[in-house]
Amino acid sequence: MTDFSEKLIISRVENGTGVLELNRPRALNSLNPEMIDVIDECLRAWADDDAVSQVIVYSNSPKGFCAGGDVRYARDAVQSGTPELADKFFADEYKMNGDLHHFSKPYIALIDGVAMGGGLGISVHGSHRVVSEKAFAAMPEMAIAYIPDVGVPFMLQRMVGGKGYASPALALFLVTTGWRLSPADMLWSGVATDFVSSENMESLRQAIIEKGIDAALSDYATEVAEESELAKWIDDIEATFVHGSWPQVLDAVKNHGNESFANMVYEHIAASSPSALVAATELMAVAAECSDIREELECERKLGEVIRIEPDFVEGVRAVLVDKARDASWNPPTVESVDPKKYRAIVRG
Ligand code: QUE
Repeated sequence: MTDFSEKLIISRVENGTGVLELNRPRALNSLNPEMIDVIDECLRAWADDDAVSQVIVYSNSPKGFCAGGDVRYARDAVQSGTPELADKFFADEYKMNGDLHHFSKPYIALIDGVAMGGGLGISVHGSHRVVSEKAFAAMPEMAIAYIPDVGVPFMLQRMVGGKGYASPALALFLVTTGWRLSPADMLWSGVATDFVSSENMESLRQAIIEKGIDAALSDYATEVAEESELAKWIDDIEATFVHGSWPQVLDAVKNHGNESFANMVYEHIAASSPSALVAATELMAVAAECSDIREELECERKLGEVIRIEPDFVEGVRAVLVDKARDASWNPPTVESVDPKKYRAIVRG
């Protein structure tokens, strides 16, 4: 029996607007293979359809926008001895991220709650990311021993936002610490482009469909009330997250002379996989040099295939998402015992 309401993404065209409605509330809209297929097919159809002038994506659940990729599915695949199922899933997701990056029409994400990992992958590549006071964003992969992905390593290093310049150091800080960006942080860093209060999000959506994004934003967009906490650390971040390898970054943080900054960083990385931190640093260095996002997504794909079959990935997803105990035991246990050359050869090979 197929019930229309059980589709995990409800897609439609409404007054010339392609609409993607995320409808998997029980998994916080985390993206599984079926959902990637729907997004991919819609983007493909709408790109060449003159009757579609713009696309919006939003969640129909007050619980949040999108928690990421379905990493439980990936863990199950690896544990059942069929990692190739996870390989196909991530390859398809990353291809969709690249297509979205090159999508030529306005693409508007309405973010009225959590957006992590894959949730940023279906928003940061578009032209508009509208956030409310309920929004927050993070790249939390270090806690599950995965890599920052979905093209975010490429995008974060190039975003200008309210701060007025691109900061590769900030990008490395965000993906290694998993810093939870507030709406103000998102606007300041460039992750978000506009602010609309949560109570006006539905009106905004209707206005976008009725009269287009620019007119809708001029009706509803306001300034965010809070200041960016992230902005207060930028000088410390720029002075330390600039080195070639993760142990060098940690040394710089230790020797920088700001104890409260160092303690903040240590707290944020306390539950992180050493292998993931080293691999992420190698990936970010390459991502800075890539000229097209598809090149960077290919590095993610190759690195992801390797890191998902290392023991930390199954253990990390267990600790964070299955048992929710955050009690992972990592192997190798320290960043000094991780060999960066292995990951460097993959992303540079
Ligand atoms: C890292 C991740 C994810 C994560 C937590 C991390 C991720 C993801 C989820 C998630 C959260 C809530 C759910 C769910 C999945 O959490 O990708 O199904 O209900 O999807 O530390 O990468």
